[in-house]
Amino acid sequence: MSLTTLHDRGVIARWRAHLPVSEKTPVISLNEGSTPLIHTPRLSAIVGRGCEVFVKYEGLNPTGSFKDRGMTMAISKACEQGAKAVICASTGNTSAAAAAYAARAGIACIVLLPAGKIALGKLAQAFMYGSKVVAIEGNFDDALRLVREIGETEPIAIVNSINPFRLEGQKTAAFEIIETLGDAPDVHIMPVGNAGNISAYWMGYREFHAIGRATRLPKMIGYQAAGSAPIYHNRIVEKPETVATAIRIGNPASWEKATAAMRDSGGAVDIVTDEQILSAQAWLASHEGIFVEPASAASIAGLMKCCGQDRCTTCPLPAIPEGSRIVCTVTGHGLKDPDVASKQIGNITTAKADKRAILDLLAT
Ligand code: AN7
Repeated sequence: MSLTTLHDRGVIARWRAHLPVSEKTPVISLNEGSTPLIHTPRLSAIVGRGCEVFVKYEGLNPTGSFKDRGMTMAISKACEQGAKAVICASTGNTSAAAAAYAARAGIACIVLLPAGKIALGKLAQAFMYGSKVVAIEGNFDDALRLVREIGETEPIAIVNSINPFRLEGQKTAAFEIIETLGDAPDVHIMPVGNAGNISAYWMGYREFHAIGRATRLPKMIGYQAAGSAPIYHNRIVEKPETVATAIRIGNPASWEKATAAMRDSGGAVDIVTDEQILSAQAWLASHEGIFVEPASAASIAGLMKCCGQDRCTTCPLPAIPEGSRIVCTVTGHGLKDPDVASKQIGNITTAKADKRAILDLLAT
């Protein structure tokens, strides 16, 4: 066993031939990617008509979200280009990943976060991984604008998804899905915030289709939170609001790419309310054993909205053909946002440390 191959199971090692890296690129990896694609029988039953639903559980990446796929690329390329420091704006997950991979690379990391709007787990990560945290009196869109301005004059590499290496890394999730299923799914559903990930998946699906590794392309369906839905409304949202702080974004950087992905694939964009998001989050945990953060539950909420009994007329999935394969990406781990999750904690029943007392209690 050599020390270099020990850490050589990540996205770059696995998909090197399909990524813009060379022998000169130092690989900064935490063994990200290769996340499970989980078949979800109860979710499939809601959709019905012989459809099968799978969940790509990106919360099992090293920092707990899909951002690690893009960050291994962004930080490796930054190091190749000699960067000594990186910077990003974030709703929390990008900063957690940037901080971790910068720590691994031994370079500095600065993160600009919207003050008071970062889930507790993500904030803890930024500090634990040793980044310099600056809370901005503004929202994510303000923070990203400042990052762009700082990048123009300072010798600091930007690792937001305006950095094209990020999307290159993130597209590998589509490769993995094709590899696991043996082909692309019919429908792919995901949450949309800054709109980079849906653009990246579409790129990955098209690349594998072009080289014959997939015979079809999925319809790409994106869900935004109702209070933060610029793409759905086709206008910038000045004051985005949602319980799903990860996607509390009013002016997405990859707006046009994402619109093209949804249009060219025959897909659509739709919205889900905070109530639908929270109820899907709790449902997925209690019915499939998969605990995701609120933003990630937007894809599940969308599927339920479009296929459930109280289906609305505007849903983009009205006629999923019989026997379709549907993949939902759930982007981040449930433990990222303990505040939101803890609101689900009910009355805790206490009992004496005594078997009879417990059985009596369970009988009532
Ligand atoms: C869990 O971390 O934008 O549409 O700064 O953390 O590619 O932005 C996070 C986004 C979905 C949306 N789910 O993905 C950030 C950030 C989770 C997320 C999204 C994010 P994009």
